[in-house]
Amino acid sequence: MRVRPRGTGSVAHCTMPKALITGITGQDGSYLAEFLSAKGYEIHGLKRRSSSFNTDRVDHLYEDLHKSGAKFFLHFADLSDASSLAWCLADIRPDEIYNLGAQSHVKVSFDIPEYTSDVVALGTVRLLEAIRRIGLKCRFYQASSSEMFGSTLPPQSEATRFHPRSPYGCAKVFAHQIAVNYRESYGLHASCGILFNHESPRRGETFVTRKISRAVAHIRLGLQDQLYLGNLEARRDWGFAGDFVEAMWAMLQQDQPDDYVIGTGEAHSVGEFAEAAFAHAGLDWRKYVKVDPRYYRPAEVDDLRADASKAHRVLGWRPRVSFPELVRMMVDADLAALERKLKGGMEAVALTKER
Ligand code: NAP
Ligand code: F7E
Repeated sequence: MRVRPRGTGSVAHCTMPKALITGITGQDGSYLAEFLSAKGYEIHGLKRRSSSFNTDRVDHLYEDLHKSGAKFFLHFADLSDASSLAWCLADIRPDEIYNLGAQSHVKVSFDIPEYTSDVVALGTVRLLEAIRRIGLKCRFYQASSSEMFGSTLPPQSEATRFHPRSPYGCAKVFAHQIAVNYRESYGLHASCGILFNHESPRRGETFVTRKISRAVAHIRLGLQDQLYLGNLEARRDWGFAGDFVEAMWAMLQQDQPDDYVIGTGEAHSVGEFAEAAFAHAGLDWRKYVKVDPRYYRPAEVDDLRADASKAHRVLGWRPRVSFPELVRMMVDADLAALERKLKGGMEAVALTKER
């Protein structure tokens, strides 16, 4: 990956650089925290209060803290609470901020559009305003999304027009534009990564790839008969989350802030993902997958495929994990996890809560 030495006006890193990650307990937050940790960063993550544990994905980093000294910290804060963000920023004074926190489920955003907009759109303004008013000299990463392209035809690049198709997509367009606006208005080093779908064994269980890989494991081990899905024709450019977080970091190491599309350049349908996942477990997907219109969305995004040539050229970023490798990785991880659970005598969880 191409990373230029930092020039004039950049953050001086005489000591260990400090990163603050919103959404650290999510899929990307956990991979980014691992990646920055290996680079020697001091990591601060914002977590929201929950009635049950919500730090599973980063617990291994937290344990390391006790062995190797204080380099990983979690703070209670919420993107809907401006004062909590301001206090955290003022206390921590990070060199780099990665804004990954979001209500990130597109279908759920139709059910709770106001909350989604509050966290995704206004949450970003709250963070940017805290940076500005505190006078923090830091670099800022905004987690923009291919959902902003919505109905525009592939391949989508930085020059493609936005036409979002969900409250989530609309909120992400606002967050993207306001980050660009703070860059242009106040000279903030703010970069937006327009990331296409990226998955992993840590993907939330209600996104379609993980819903499929979990179902394959349950069916393979005789705990489930069928899998109900929505639109099998939708096409997505699916990459591996572990590869994508490296691009986030690379953006903040550039002298000039900018926006980049990040994706693999290859698209597959939901049906193709299911076919590959079932086949990897020796199963014929047509016997198990049924369509349930309950999972259709009021408006669909039909076809996303990234033109990430700018990221290749400027950042030197390229994905490493291919589509078949990603499918195998997710199915193998869910099979192994379920086998461990069964061996441990724990009851297998029925897949009744899928969106
Ligand atoms: P994720 O797994 O759903 O994680 C979202 C994170 O945001 C979690 O840590 C969640 O906390 C946190 N969060 C939710 N509401 C919050 C609030 N009110 N205040 C503070 N934190 C809150 O999402 P992801 O897949 O890692 O994605 C990371 C970011 O990239 C998100 O902004 C997403 O919209 C965006 N994005 C994702 C993709 C993708 O394909 N994965 C593609 C493009 C853009 P809990 O753990 O407590 O729920
Ligand atoms: O749906 C179809 C569904 O929920 C993918 C988020 O990370 O990526 C993600 O958003 C496709 C859609 O992801 C089911 O209709 C069929 O066409 O896995 P998904 P998403 O909506 O693309 C973008 C880039 C983000 O930014 C988001 O944060 O699959 N689909 N049947 C289904 N989807 C789900 N969830 N469940 C089904 O049963």
